[in-house]
Amino acid sequence: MNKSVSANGRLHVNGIDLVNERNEMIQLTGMSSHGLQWYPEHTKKEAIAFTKKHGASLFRIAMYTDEEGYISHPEENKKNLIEAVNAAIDLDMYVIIDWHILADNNPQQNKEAAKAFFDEISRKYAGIKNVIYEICNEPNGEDVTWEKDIRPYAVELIEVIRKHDKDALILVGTACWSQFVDEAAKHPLEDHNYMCVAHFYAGSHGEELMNRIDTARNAGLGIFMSEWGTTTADGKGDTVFEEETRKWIAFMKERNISWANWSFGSRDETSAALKPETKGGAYTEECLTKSGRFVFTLFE
Ligand code: IDC
Repeated sequence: MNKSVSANGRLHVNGIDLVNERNEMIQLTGMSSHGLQWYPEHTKKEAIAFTKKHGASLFRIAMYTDEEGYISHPEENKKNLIEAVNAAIDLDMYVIIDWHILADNNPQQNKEAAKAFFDEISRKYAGIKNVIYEICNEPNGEDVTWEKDIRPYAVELIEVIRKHDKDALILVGTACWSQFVDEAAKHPLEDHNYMCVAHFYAGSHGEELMNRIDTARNAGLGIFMSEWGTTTADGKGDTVFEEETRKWIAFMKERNISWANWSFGSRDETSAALKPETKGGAYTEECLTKSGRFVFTLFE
């Protein structure tokens, strides 16, 4: 199936399924960038084109908020983000604008900045069919819950985006580093075009998370795997968990769950798809790590 934007148009959620403009099911697969503040070179047009050449239909731009990201350097990050989004649009690919909370564990913490950012960016890209909004990467911490923190945040953020764009797909992270999707399914949002986010790392997460995902889906909640890794959840270690990854890939394929792999970055860590010495610009197969070579065979 041709998974370009020109062939499929605006995506929407039909029940729990992601479908194209003809109501046909579509599964997007692709890469997530590493932190935009650290590796903007791997979000340029040549970078995204390299993933497309190997079959990716989706690119996720992980714009960290904390850790020297958007909150402390808004202009630089916004400029790099816009350049990457425009490149993905030129390449006829779907692109996720990811508000990458992590150390800033509660989405409420930078809510006002998030509202201002998504107000500006969804006005800029109103009606552009490539663009998908992910409003909080991974809420985490024992005291951060769907009911008390994430859901109220999502209600406000969705209202901001919907002022400019009635139909864009919106992705909402869930508690415990985007694992407690079953909790979210108990009190869904009222919006007509959103999915909740689940994330797995093949060396750390298995059946328990799969069961949570199935529980959520059985309750009527659509799921999008906007980030996953071949390693343990720290992104490091020295093992690429191929067999466990294949189980997850089959699980997602059976359920038509879209995905993006962490990461199209060159940090010296096992989850990175690019070797540490990789510079932006001229990408070849030689640039890929063990994980990168493996993941690049998995695009559907
Ligand atoms: C990791 C990066 C690592 C960085 C760390 C903190 O790979 O280089 O030092 O973040 O910024 C996630 C997060 C993602 C993590 C990744 C691996 O969304 O930002 O990246 N991970 O730990 N959730 C589960 C795992």
